Amino acid sequence: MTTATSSLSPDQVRRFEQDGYLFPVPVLDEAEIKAGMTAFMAHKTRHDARLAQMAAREKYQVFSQTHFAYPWVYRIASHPRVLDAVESVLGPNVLAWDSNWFVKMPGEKTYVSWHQDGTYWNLNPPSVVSAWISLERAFPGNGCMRVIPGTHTKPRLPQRETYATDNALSRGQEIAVEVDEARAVDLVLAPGEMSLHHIWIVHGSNANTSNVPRIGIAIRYVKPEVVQDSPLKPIAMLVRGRDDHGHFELQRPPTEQSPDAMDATHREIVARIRATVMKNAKA
Ligand SMILES: O=C(O)CCC(=O)C(=O)O
Repeated sequence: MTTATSSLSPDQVRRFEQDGYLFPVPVLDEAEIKAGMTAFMAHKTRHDARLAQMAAREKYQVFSQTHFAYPWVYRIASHPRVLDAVESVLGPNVLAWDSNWFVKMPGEKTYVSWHQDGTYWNLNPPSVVSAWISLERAFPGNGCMRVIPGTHTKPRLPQRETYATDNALSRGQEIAVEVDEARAVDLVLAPGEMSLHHIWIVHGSNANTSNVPRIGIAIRYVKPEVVQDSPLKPIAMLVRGRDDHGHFELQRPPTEQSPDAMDATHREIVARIRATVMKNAKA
């Protein structure tokens, strides 16, 4: 059941700060879930031939930064209920900096190794929150996200880059020390619900061994104060409040165009971001 606002209570904000994650937060209603799913499947189907040739870690070319190019994703990234919750954590001024669909269809071996996002994002201060919004059910059988509570307060852990074929992360990065999986919490979500996670929480997910697709988008929101250490001026989109800092080149919300025109915009954006976040990564 969705309500008019999704602002977090002081207790929810305290739990997010203490644990490094919070779930579930209901955000999309039934019509929005259906519209999102229809648009997502059309996007995926249009790119299925390319996707079939790609290792899991290369699929960002099709699935990341879509909020900059496709109005249907922008509508999710700028959804008032999503932003109410994000504002409770970040304050009144919010930029949508990055997004990534994490998709595991039945039969796919895709997994996400344990990692900390902060290691590669070069964002300071860490006033960043990821909203993981589910269009389908997410549960242990289809490889829902898992977190290790409280690990966002620990120092950065060593990570190695594996470039493993079925790892959905762009570098196949994984934490190089033992992770106490007995402490892992499964972020179980119903369609239309989201979880929030901190930029330094240790998280990952297993493969989908069920017949239920796992389809969710992780949208990264930052405060305008945040600086990204980057060879090019990074881009972002103002989704709430104002930006008095100018650390990011602000992009306009995408407009409805032909699928080919939107795909072309998307390819340009992905290439530009690859040159910033993915510097020093293997091809
Ligand atoms: O979807 C997943 O399983 C992992 C998502 C993730 O790593 C992230 O949102 O930072």
